[in-house]
Amino acid sequence: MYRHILVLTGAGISAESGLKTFRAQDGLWEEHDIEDVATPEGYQRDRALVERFYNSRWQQLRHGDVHPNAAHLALARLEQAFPGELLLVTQNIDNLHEQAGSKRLLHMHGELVKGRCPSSGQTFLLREPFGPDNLCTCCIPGQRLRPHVVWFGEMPLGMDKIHAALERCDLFIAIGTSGTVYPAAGFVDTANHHGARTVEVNLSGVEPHSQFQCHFEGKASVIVPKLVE
Ligand code: BJW
Repeated sequence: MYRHILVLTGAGISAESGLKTFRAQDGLWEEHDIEDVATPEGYQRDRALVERFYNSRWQQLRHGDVHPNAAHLALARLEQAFPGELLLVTQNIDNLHEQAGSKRLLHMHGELVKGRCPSSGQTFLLREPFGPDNLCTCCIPGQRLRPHVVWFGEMPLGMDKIHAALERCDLFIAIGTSGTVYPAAGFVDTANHHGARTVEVNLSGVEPHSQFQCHFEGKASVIVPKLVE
């Protein structure tokens, strides 16, 4: 019955895989100052601190016991089975959707396993954590790659494609995101405006001013497989 689906995921979908969310009581922003590790200014002030922050998350993803959970796997199955158009937009920089098999995927806040040349913007797959050996090979010799992630004040990736999909979609599903960071937090308004059914899956109850038409409260790993089947 639906022809165009847009799924937006946030840190909550990876929580049950063992990755910390940002705004929980034991979340990443409790341990780290946003200004220090998630802004271009913080990176300019103390590159080593920012590199340590992303390297520890990179190491956990590569060498920790971190695997896609039932929610990631269900979304990959949906993509395979759905005859219409589906776009999975993730705010997450982990690669658990790819590991689960999702292909029509857009990382709007960048990817942990990649580095970016600060001059040309060219992207490189990282074979090892950030350090003096992660140099760009595209323009200025010896220039260090920066994390591929999108920090506060920077433009998220793929916005044209996302807006086109938001305008077309007849079903918008947001999973495991607090809806506090823009522009992703505004997607539900756009989808509503264009007549889509808007559905949210979150561990916590419905927010007082929620724009979603439908709210499923509970763990993503339990609810998403049920929604998909
Ligand atoms: C579960 C669960 C389970 C748990 N099952 N659920 C004033 C007004 C409006 C906007 C702004 C403003 N001032 C500044 C802005 C813009 C700013 C912004 O939005 N700030 C707000 C904080 C106010 N945004 C930006 O700067 C963005 N760029 C931009 O706007 O560009 C335009 C522009 C550019 C230049 C000039 C002018 C305009 C960029 C945002 C970049 C965000 N980057 C980060 C960090 C980098 C990546 C990384 O290190 O990983 O991205 S911040 C961090 O938050 C990360 C996340 O992707 C993002 C969203 O977090 P998410 O995923 O929602 O996680 P949580 O922890 O918040 O929530 C988890 C949820 O899961 C909870 O609800 C739980 O209940 C739930 N949950 N377990 C289901 N098992």
